Amino acid sequence: MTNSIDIDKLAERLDTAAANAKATPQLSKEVQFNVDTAYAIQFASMRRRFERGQKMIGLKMGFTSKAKMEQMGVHDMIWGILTDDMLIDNNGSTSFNKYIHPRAEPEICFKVKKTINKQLTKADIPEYISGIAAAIEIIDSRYENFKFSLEDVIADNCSSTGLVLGEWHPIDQAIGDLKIELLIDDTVKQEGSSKAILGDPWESLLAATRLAAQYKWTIPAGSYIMAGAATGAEYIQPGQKVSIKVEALGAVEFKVESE
Ligand code: OOG
Ligand code: MG
Repeated sequence: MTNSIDIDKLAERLDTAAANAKATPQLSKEVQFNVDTAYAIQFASMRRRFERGQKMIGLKMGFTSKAKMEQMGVHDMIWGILTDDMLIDNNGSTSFNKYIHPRAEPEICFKVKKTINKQLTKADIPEYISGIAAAIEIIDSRYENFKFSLEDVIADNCSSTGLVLGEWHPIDQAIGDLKIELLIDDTVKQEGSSKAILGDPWESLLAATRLAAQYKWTIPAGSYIMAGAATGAEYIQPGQKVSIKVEALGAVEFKVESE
């Protein structure tokens, strides 16, 4: 264990692991670093992607439900960056080759209407948010065996790899307690309620704006904010159809191509 941290070198290692879909050992087994350094590594690795032309399209929250915290053994909320190359069309497909050991999880996504430059309260929501959609997130940890510490997963952009968005609904649609199912080849594998997300998915949106304010970030109009999974995630395999059904928000689906 050493305490000298080369942020750029660790960022490059994670970026290379993601770009080549090849797992890397956990950073925390080799160096000690705290949450602030983990976010610095995350940002340095995402900057490499921006330099290659990828565009930021929003933010994702993670570990906003007990189901996820227990599944992964991590107990603090985290956030990561979403980029345009992560988007998969609803009812479209993605190639298994792009991933190391991908998993899918059911989420709720918000769309930002007006640039957010402060911590929002519930009363601000109609001014800043234009829509709500059901969404599938694909997570693919760059670490071997999908194992990580809190700091590791933050540095790895919170395992962010893909997202599939359903139809947009107006924000007056109640989302506090919606039944959510994740299906693989039409068999239900995970089920739960949107309530599992911090008691109400809007709380996750408010938490994202609190973190953004704390780190002095603005969230541009048009951004997506993913609230975090309501249930555990499921490993996905080539040839599978992966779908979610969310009460009142509808279905979202994609196929995993073998190449
Ligand atoms: C980390 C990402 C967590 C969520 O929705 O809770 C996350 C992981 O589980 O690999 O995306
Ligand atoms: Mg997620």
